[in-house]
Amino acid sequence: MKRILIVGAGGQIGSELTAYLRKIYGGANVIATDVRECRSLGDDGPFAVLNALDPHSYGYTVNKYKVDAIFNLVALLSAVGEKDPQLAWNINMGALMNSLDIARQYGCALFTPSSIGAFGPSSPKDNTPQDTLMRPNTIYGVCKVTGELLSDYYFHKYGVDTRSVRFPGIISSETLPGGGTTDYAVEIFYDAVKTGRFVCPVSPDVYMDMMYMPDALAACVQLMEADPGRLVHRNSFNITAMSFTPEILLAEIRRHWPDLRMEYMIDPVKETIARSWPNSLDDSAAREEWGWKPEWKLPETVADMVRKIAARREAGEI
Ligand code: AKB
Repeated sequence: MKRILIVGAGGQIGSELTAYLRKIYGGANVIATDVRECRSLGDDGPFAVLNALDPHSYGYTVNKYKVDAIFNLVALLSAVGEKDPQLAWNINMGALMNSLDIARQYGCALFTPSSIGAFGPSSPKDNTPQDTLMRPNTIYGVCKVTGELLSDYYFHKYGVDTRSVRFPGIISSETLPGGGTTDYAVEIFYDAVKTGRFVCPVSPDVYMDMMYMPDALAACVQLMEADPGRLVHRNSFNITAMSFTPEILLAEIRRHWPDLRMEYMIDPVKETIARSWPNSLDDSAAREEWGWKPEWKLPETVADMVRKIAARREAGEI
């Protein structure tokens, strides 16, 4: 990768991926775009307002900056997608189809994240294999499975260098996620520092895979820079770093903030989605094919989050 375009850069992953890629590839070589103005993304490199659903502006931007790799991060997440499935389909698939066609037209590599949401209630629950039954029952999952298939199709039919990982819930201290089922694992830190109390929307015993942002960012670059000759899979690789329940997370946070109180007010949509997803993924294909190896487990992740969120509160940022 030499000149990289990020679409949907204003979101949870995009805002940190932009800074991470600019450190590696140089500020001028990473063009951040989002459907909304995001001033901070223009501080150390180019930023443009871009609606990924508009193929003309999308193609114009790729051509203007002579882009050779695209990160398509446009997505309506799982829980919010259930409120308006047609909108979720239009946004998630519209951005993907434009990304695939533009990558084909301009000879770009393309990264589009998939998710643990690509699995469904009939997928094996524990140590969910790389290649297995995938019958998700959310519109988000339907988009993710379709996206995986289309991305592989564009690779085989047109030679587009498409690559992807199935992200678990991403924990991060900079930008809040929005509309996801795993969001509770980030929101708890903000509420803990602000009010000392958190109302959890999923049951105490629901396991889901999670990952700290530094591992997620490293995965993006490692996969996109991986030797294509070693890739048996492409769209998409299981990756994970840890798996926990709300109770396990609470116990770990209480090691730092012992007074944190948690109550449960189950959100039926999030609960149903969470229970339909794997408890834990088998990520051995990613380890074998491109050297995936996460560095952050739960105790280190929580200690770092507590430190950073407390510092942001102290600085009056949150
Ligand atoms: C969500 O909860 O929808 C996302 C995801 C796991 O893809 N964080």
